[in-house]
Amino acid sequence: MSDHRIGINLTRHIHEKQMQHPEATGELTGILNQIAFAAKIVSREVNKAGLVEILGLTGDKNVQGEEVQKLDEFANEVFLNILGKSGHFCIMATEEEAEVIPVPEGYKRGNYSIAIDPLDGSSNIDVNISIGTIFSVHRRMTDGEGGCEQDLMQPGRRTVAAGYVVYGSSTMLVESTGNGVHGFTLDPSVGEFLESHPDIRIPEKGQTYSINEGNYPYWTTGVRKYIDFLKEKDKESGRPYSARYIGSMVADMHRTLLKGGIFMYPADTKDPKKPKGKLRLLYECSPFAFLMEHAGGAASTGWGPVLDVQPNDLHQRVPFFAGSVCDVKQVEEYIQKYDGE
Ligand code: FDP
Repeated sequence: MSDHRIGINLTRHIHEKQMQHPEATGELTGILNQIAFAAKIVSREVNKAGLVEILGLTGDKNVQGEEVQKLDEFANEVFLNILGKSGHFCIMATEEEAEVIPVPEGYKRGNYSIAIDPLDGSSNIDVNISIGTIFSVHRRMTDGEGGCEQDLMQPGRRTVAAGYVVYGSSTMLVESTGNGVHGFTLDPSVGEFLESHPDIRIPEKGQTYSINEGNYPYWTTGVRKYIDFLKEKDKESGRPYSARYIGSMVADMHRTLLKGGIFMYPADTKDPKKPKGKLRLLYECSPFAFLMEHAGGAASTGWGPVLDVQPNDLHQRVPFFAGSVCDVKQVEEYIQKYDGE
């Protein structure tokens, strides 16, 4: 990064981007600032997660005799509280709750809807592995005072802002409002997200694949053949690929975005209740698809862009293949050749 960019925080960065678009109202700046604020609070608690034995296990009473809240519930409350009272949203939905969440009584309703996964990868909390928050914002579709489900059920193609926060060895926020994908690292000493990864571009082709390979016997023929292909020896095409799977989507996608390659969660027959794989369209796949495409990558269901899927259920799941353009194209070819739709 050049010297003159040092010390640029998230607010200043968004403000600069906004100046390039005189028609902008500044509302997206407000939204991202509120998300960053909530993320700092969650980050502080995530950093203390290893101290549960000392401070009290979740569900227990801590040394002060207070209930220790589960981290995913805590993150959900923090985001809903801050965003719900921000005046920017008309309706919200989180991965944690079955129904849409209205703006609390007495607070202004705004022009946007937000879908959020407050703490993704939460099964990794106990083992000190990176976890994250994922969000996507749409402009509201309906009139009337409060928003409704329809304001959330929009294809990813209509996203106005999306991003994630990874709580890792450092905390990073990565966002896009459609003008490139930009990363900021939290400097805990000043409490600010500082621009650290401006204009992220994913390589056109990678050499890494990321998938829960224990599900191999449950995949379709096309996916199995594609994974077999990645493991063949072929120097020219960089095969065999390296395997990397953390099992925390934000961390796996963050690595894929920065280094290239492909992340996959295909449909499988392991659980008949989840025939389309595990990942949720609104809270996980759609925001990451938006980021991938704006970073020069791709995201597909195997049959077409994830961004074109019209949601029909708040908690709908879709097969997900995302990363470098060439790699995503190749897996699509395998699926379309060997698997009937
Ligand atoms: P988790 O269950 O720990 O919350 O969708 C949630 C998720 O994690 C993703 O973050 C992760 O990529 C995926 O599930 C891991 O699923 P598998 O254990 O089936 O590989």
